[in-house]
Amino acid sequence: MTVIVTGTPEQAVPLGAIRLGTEAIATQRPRTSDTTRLLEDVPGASVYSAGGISGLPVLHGLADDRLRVQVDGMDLMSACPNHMNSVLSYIDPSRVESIDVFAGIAPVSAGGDSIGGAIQVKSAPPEFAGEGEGLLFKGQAGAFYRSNGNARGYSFGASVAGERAALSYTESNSQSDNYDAAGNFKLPGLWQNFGARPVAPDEVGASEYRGARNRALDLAFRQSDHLIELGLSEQKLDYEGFPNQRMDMVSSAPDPNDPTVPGNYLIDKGEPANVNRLINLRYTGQYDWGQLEAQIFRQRLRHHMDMLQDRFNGLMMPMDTLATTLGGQLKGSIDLSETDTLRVGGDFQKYRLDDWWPPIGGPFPGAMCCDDFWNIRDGERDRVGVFAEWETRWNADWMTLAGVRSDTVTSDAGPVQGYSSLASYQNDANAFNALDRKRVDHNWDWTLLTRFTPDATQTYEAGVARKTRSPNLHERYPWSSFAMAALMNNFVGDGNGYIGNPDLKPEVAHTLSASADWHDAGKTEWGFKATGYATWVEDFIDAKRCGPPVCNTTAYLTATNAYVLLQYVNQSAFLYGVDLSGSRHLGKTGDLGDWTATALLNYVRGENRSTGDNLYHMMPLNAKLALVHRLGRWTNTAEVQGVAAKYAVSRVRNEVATPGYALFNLRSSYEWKQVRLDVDVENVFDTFYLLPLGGAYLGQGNSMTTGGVPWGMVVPGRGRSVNVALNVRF
Ligand SMILES: [Cu+2]
Repeated sequence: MTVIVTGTPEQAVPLGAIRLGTEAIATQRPRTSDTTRLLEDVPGASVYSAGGISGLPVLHGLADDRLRVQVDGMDLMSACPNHMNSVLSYIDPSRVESIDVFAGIAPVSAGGDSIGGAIQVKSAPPEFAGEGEGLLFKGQAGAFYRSNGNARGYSFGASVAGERAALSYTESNSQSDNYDAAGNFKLPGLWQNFGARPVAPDEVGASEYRGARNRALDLAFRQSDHLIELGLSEQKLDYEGFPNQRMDMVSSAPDPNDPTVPGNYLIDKGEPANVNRLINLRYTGQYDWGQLEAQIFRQRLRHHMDMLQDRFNGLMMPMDTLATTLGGQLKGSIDLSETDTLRVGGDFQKYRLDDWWPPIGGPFPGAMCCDDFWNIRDGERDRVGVFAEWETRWNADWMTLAGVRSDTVTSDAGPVQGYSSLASYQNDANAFNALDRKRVDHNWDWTLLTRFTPDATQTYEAGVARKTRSPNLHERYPWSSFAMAALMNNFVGDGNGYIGNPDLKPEVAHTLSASADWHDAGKTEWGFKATGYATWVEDFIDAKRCGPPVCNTTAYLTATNAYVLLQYVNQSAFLYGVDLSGSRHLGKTGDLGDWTATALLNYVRGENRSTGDNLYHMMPLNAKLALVHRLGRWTNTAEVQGVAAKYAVSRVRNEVATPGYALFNLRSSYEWKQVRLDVDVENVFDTFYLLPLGGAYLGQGNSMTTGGVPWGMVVPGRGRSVNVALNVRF
């Protein structure tokens, strides 16, 4: 565990943020192909498990859409009723240069339409040749292998630049088989071998992925103080399993030699599925008065789901989504004086979504026949925001940042239909179609942050904020109370089915956060940082059990050991917690190198104040302790991670408790000129554990009904893995 905070002179770390720089990211990369997992050592951060490259980020107990997550300034959207396309899944870890994490209060310029923190992931900025240097050629290549799941992949990139123009290309590819839980563990028989493909008893079904290919072409032009960047990128995916969902992303070409590969899935109009395309055009200019940034981007995502062969029969429920997002921003940083900076700006996002499920014959010919099921048709979510914030350095010790912003969010969805074979679908559809479904939310946010630096060894920060998030389309508009349909609408991995609620109001959070940072003047010998926070959320979007008249049974109202159907509902919530992190330079032992100890502890608690229930997926108390040894170009880390048992579970969701555990990890890296070699042993003692944020294990079995997969198993964590990565720069 190494959280390295680095600031480049031209881009200082903003107030309230921690920056993960290239070194911290390089340390994390050997063990994961999921950019979200790069955040795991950031104080206050954790990750909801999903597919192998698609984890959902959590900051201080608030996850996913509750955070503002940007990739190269783009507010990207998921297109899937299971949020399989998490925002950070659109960028491969090998392309990530830095991540700014606002775990506590994000300034209004970094927030908007979110109630938690913000995450800003950036790829490498363009590099131009110096004056009279001629053309600058650069390249890099990397490859990795992880023994657990036989995961492997590569990345490479090349760039050519003159003084005015730069062009670069990067590509990456990764894949993994199902990973194994720890050695002596066998999944209980109930969960085994439902599938069309046998899965070993210790194998986590539907955790594999293949053919995750990212390609990006970046062009940049510089003219004195003006920079224009154009980025084109594409992501394709053959398939990706989701052990805590009832579906998988599927789109591969046929491979007759591999029974795990589903058939050729070309969806409507012969268009390949699971292709994400991005165009990002940015301008940054320095003027006498300050800095101007302008950006416009477009995302087009064709998403397709069905079931991998690990599940019961496999391939029997095609689900298609097409989403486009057009977004942009205009931001000015105006230097009012030596000590005052005013930032004003606006941003917009125009999101369109079609979510439809083509009919099938097969095992359920009667239930899913003859016409498309429209989960969301002509979905629209448009947001326009404006903000102003004022940063003042009152004197050498005090600094404040005050901001206010307004966002207007308009949501709508067109008329829907069920599979035409079953008349009962149509009752729900008719009721939905009769509603006025357009909603307009006027949201107000403000933040006040202050920093006090009395001397070189201590910094104190405090903040207070009001933040607002409007419901997403999959919270407002899924309309069917039919169990099979509701089960497909779930983006938290708890195995339950969800029914939308068009009358949901925006969530409004009031947050108080304070932190103290003590260290030696040079920040090399020791440091300790403590952050405490509390958030009160009005109209928090939680869930209630579905009963008559919406659901035609009372069974879901009382069940305590089964998957149930739920309806989204506004309630009140309260979250609070602390993050502690520290490091201590232990000293040198002669020629044997240099020793440092680091530690991290996170505690979060989330309560539903309307019902007295616990909030879902709260990471239990957890800590990491690491001993880091450096000798010349060689760095070794021994780390222990302890996680307490999770008892505070969401009763409304029948969330399953998880026992505590401790894992040991060893990491070693060697850097020599342009070469970096990493060798890790993850989970050294092959300890079995259940992931507290892993969700319900649904990776095998019939996911089409509430009882098709037995209830009560949480997705297990990875057993031992030896991870090797080699990276070369030239
Ligand atoms: Cu999906």
